[in-house]
Amino acid sequence: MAEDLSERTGYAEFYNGGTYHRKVKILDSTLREGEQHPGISFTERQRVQIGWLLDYLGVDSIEISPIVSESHRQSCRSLMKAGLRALIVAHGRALKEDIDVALTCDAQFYAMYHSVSDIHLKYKLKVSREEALRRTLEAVDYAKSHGLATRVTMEDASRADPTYVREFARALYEARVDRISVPDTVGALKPSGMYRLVASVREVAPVPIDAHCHNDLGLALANALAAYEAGADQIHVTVGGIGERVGITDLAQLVTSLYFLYGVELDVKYSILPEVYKTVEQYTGISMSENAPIVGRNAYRHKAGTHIAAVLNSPSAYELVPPEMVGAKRRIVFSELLGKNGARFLLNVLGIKADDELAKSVAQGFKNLQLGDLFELELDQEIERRLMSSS
Ligand code: HCA
Ligand code: CU
Repeated sequence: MAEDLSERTGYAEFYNGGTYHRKVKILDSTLREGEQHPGISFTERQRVQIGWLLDYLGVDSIEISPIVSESHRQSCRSLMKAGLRALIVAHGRALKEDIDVALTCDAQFYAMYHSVSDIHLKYKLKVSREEALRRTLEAVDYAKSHGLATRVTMEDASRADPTYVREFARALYEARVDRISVPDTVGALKPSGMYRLVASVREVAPVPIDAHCHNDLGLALANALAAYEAGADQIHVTVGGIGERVGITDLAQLVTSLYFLYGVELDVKYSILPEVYKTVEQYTGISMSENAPIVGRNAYRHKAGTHIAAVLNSPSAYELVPPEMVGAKRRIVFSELLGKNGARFLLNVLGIKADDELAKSVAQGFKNLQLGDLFELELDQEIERRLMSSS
């Protein structure tokens, strides 16, 4: 894909400080974090179908919690049996009883979480720092002795004492966990803060790091990218960014940013993103905002006359992301902003040979009508062909 990147990014790379190219894994948590979104509950069949779609899209891991209910446990079991390429990650507490449930699903990989911030230890769990670490290590041992690969999430790491976070991470490394997840559980970090958190954990624990960024201040994507820059090996996302409260990093935004900002070539089928989003939208009843980057209705809609004219010349003028790459369509909105060139385009599409005079008077007509957006046209190949042959 990378060959036409600079055509779209120009000299942006200069300001972005060069590209990285380093690959990073994508963990989709639509079935775990996503189901914590207010109002969302999938059926077993929907979970399996979403899992199948995500696998086909190309995510590396699919996270699900078998602990929540019998139906979640069954869904987890079905996903294990589905023969997917993606790793199925069973998520639960750092507790024997939760690990036992994961084992009944034939889980191979168990991701356990335990809080590490004083705020959580005091108000949520009422345990000391020592006890928190002891319990977690005990659970790691238990999971490992049952043949499970393990990840430990240091929940609320971003608000925890940095010295304790490092001690905790070091102990996990020494206990040979396979991964450590570093979450910004309440979205309390800015990108440089997330960078420092990941870097500081990596310094003491040379194991693959997952980054999990909440969007409470709207920084989930920026923080995930900072975590990537700091060396995170896997980033957590959900379809539409759904999750507890206002959710986490959005899948489409992350994979597309990795490509355009860093030149990372993931094994992701970008063109089926709309299919994945539509399915999840249908099952959640929550529609994506028109303004959602990449998958929103407005992402490739051009309206101002000057934009329309430039885009018809070369879409790169006003598009970073080519819509065809992500399975979307470019659209032209006809309104009083359409201008002479937009009017000429419209007349061409209608098969009317337009001279300057006619184009101008049609543009004026649109202004006089004062009806806002009158209609829009999807630019398909037939229209583009007609346009080319008439210009
Ligand atoms: C939760 C907390 C969590 C865990 C993240 C992870 C968080 O809801 O259980 O396991 O990587 O944000 O800290 O989602
Ligand atoms: Cu979370």
